[in-house]
Amino acid sequence: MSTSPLFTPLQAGGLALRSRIAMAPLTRNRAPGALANARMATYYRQRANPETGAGLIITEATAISHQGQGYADVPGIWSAEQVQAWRAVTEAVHAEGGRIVMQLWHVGRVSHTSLQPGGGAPVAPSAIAAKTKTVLLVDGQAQFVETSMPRALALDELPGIVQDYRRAAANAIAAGFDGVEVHAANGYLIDQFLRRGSNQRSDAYGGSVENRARFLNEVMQAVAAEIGGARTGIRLSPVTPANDASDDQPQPLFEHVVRALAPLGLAYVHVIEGSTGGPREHQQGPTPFDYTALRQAYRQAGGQGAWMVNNGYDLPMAQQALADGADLVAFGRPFIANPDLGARLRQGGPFNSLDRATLYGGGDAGYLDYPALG
Ligand code: 8OZ
Repeated sequence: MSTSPLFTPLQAGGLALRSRIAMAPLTRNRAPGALANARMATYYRQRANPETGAGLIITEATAISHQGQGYADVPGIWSAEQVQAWRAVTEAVHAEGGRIVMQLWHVGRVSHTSLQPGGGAPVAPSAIAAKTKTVLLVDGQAQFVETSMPRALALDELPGIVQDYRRAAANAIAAGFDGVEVHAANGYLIDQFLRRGSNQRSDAYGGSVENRARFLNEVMQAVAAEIGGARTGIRLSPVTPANDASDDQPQPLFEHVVRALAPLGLAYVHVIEGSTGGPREHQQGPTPFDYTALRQAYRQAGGQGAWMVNNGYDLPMAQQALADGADLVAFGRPFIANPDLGARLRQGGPFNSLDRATLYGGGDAGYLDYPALG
């Protein structure tokens, strides 16, 4: 049995966690009607025991509004019915002694007209299509389809979207969540504002680093004002090319972002290192991204939130990351295939392997039937 710091408690802002192991947010497309359901409650419950599972569960990305939807059968948190549906999940996790935060999501341009209110165009900082695909369900089968051409958001639409984030955070707390994580990664709406490749605005939300970070800052201030910074986290992915995200100067951009977050008293900052779900090396541009400098920029600005790292971690890498100053390690795909990943890490394995065919959409297979250790 390992006595690694990975298995020691952590107070992350207002989140009292029994281990440093987080379950990363994982889209599974099993929420028809944008409603959480009993199958999902079972799935999260299987992973919720803080001794055998995760010290902190982050839900799959959850749409803050109908406009924020970009994929078939992903859940939402904008209506009273959705709040009620999520209660089964938070109660199941809490019954195991676990902690769970909801990831708040607006996809921006990564959507399809068939998923948008009135069949309209998806919205984005600028009318630039993302060269990426989204998941639609056709006869119950996941199909990857090109995203639709977006329209640029008008300046006077932005306060309403900030308000949607605020309402979603309040709804998450009403549904029993311990907090929220704002999804500012992977080329979705907030990340589209941050990065030059998707933001060519000439108003106060485009151009300089300060301007491109303005939307993120407004969202974070609204959410923290609504539920408290100590119950709020954020996910960033400084160099991921996911969903056609690109920027030629990620280091100064993201150092600015974390410095601006420091005064909010966040529970944690969650950083995807490298390409989401892919290589950890920086694939764009000549210089490697310096994640240590990013953390130091946050700390030097007074940021005290826990520092959560993610992307392709195994046990030795996780232990090294904690030794190097990280506070939490988020595991994604390993948690799909191993409901008791915590127990398996503690004893050094073995680990079930992942079935990719059942990742997006479907029923219990590849969702509830991965075995725990006997
Ligand atoms: C995989 C498939 C669909 C969505 C992300 C929310 O990348 C996602 C996502 C991942 O953050």
